[in-house]
Amino acid sequence: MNNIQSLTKKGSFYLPENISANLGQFDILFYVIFWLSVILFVGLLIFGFFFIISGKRQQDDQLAKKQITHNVKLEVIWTVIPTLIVIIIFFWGFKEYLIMRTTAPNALEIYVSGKKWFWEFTYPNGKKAIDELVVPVNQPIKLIMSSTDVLHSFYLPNLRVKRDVIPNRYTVMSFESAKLGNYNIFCTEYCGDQHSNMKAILKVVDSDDYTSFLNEVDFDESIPLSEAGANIYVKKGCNACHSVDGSNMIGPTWKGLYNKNREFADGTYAKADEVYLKESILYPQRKIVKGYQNVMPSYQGLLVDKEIDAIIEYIKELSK
Ligand code: HEC
Ligand SMILES: [Cu+2]
Repeated sequence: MNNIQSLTKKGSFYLPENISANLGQFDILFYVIFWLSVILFVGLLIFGFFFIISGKRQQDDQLAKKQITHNVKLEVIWTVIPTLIVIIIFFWGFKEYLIMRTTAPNALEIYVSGKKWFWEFTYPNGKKAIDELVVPVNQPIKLIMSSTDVLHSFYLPNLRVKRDVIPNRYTVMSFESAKLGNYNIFCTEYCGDQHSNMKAILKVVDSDDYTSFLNEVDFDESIPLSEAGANIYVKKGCNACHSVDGSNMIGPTWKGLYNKNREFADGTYAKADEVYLKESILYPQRKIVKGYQNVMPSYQGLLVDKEIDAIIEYIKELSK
């Protein structure tokens, strides 16, 4: 079984590589069901064609005489064998399901929040990261997930786990990775315009790297503020909704934004100075720019003051 497992874990056209520490049999089960279905399908087709070709036209009364109504042996065979197969598949699948659904008591707990259209991760020490889930290798992980807007679904294809992320409710998912590396995270519940861009990266690292990740300060002091702002623009996912070249996306472009007069949905006006820009980032729902939807998530607690300063500097730079 272990040999088969190491063979199937490599992945194929049908499944990506399996890095799970405890769901190794998942893939064997998948291939068993898959090939059983292929064999049955092709087998039925062959039988079907055989009878079409070999069948002869016969008179109705001849046919009635030869009509077979019962064959006990045959009926027992085609009832018992498929039933056995289904029972085996059920118990095997249920066993894997229980492993998938059971969380180890020593699991590391990470909070996951789905927002249109990014993932936010909160670590035990309060550190937050966007679109980047960093976990130690060979350590059970428990994700406690919720959404701040619509239905999302958190999918780790290489770990064979997926679960809905629902507003006003927690769902839990656990996994353990046996392999280092970077892997895909997808949202698999259609959640609006940018659903297909709601991607994140799972980084499986060793425990030293995990500790330094937890303690690392995100802010790069060595580069100019506006450049740091440009990095944050990409890293924190502002680029999903804001362009910097004047083109219109889900939100207004940042090009030429600084000191521009803004008109809001409620008919009021303001100048896009530092105070306004900061307010727009922390409390986006307070002033809705005319012609746009109230869809920007609040970045309160997600960006420190320094990062907001850097974004403002970047917006100024784009307005020169
Ligand atoms: C889901 C899409 C979305 C994301 C992600 C997003 N925004 Fe927005 N943002 C909007 C929309 C829509 C508006 C206009 C409506 C409003 O005023 O709330 C807006 C407005 C703004 C404004 C005011 C712009 C103006 O023209 O007056 C600023 C500043 C801003 N966002 C900054 C940011 C920053 C910084 C980030 C990333 C940290 C970000 N946004 C991420 C959608 C988004
Ligand atoms: Cu989503």
